[in-house]
Amino acid sequence: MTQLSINTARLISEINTLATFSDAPAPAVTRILYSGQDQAARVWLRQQILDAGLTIREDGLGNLFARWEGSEPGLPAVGTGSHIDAIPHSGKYDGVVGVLGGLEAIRALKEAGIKTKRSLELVMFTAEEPTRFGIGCLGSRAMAGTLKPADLLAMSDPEGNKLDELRQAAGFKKTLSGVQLAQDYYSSFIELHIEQGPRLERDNLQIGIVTSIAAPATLRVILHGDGGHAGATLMPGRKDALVAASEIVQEVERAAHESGSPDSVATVGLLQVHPGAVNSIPSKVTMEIDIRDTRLASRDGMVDRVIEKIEEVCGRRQIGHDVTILNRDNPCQSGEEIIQTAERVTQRLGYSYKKLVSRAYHDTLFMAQICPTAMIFVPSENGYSHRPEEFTADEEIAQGVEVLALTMAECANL
Ligand code: HGY
Ligand code: MN
Ligand code: MN
Repeated sequence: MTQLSINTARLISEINTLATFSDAPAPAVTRILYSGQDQAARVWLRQQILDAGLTIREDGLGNLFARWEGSEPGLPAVGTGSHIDAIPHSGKYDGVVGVLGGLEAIRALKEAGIKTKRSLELVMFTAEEPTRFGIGCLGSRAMAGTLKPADLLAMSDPEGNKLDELRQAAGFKKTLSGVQLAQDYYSSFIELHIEQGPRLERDNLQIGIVTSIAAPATLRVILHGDGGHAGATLMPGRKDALVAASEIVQEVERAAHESGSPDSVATVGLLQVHPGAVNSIPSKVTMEIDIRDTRLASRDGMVDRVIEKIEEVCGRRQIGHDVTILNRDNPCQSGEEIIQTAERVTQRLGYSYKKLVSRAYHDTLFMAQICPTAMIFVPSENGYSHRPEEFTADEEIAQGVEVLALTMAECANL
């Protein structure tokens, strides 16, 4: 088998450099879509890609495509990639390992003199994280056509800034109708990512081959109470939006524990109280609820149960409520042929591995709507992710890059 040389030192240096483009002090990373740090990171990344001899194009949302042409450039390419946006106070590996690792995979193939039939294309997806516009995988949803230009034009961030204005101010002025990719744009897509969970480390394994990605749903709930003076408003008849919310938060947790599925997870990760004064009864609460399972029926059962609870609590407490389902996605299955290719490559390299489900969602969830996909996982220390302690060892990342590179090369010669 072809011997690849992964330049681990170069890759880790790039991961560490990218981590410096952050609105949070190290070791935390915060890098929100279209922020100054995001734009500075993009400038830096573009230069790394150009130095590697790839050609770049960017679409109207800021999805970046870096291509190394194959010997038959007219064929659908093999894609890889991930994201560089980072939720507040998170780590430096989530998404980044798939972007810089994907770049390193292509460089390693180039430097080994391997020319594939199909072109290889690295994608840096715009806004995999839901932080700014409330929905994750903004770029890949639009590329897959599940988000239409009209949906994008209607989007604003919590401060009321319109996505359309922000994207153009960041330099992305192409028409949004050009973002959607044709069904045969890629022949396959493979994403390298940290596991963001404990299984590989617990089982002392080097590689994870993802067979499916769990189905995420996100609800935004706004509760409207009466508010009033905390001292002068007696308890009878109060319509306290936060106490109502607290009943709902408890039900979210119960719904996941009692769903009957071990893969059910449910979290209230965002809760804002208005007016937010100690001596004022909460008159409005905004909460966002993240509900997931690998099984659609379990996931939807939890969503329905939480919505029923919201209606019951708000009826009993005479609280107004608005429920918006921000996304309610299907799970995706990896392409069997790519799984087998990745497994063959991993075995030939002699790395320990297991097949597993991804409980986190990824851009691959939406790329699966336009081509066969798979993911390669590398271990997360203590299973930590979305926190500054996120860590994967240098050689573990390099091993993932090697598996990715050789899997892509095989797929690109089909
Ligand atoms: O939330 C997720 O699963 C992903 O990390 N954005
Ligand atoms: Mn993430
Ligand atoms: Mn990610």
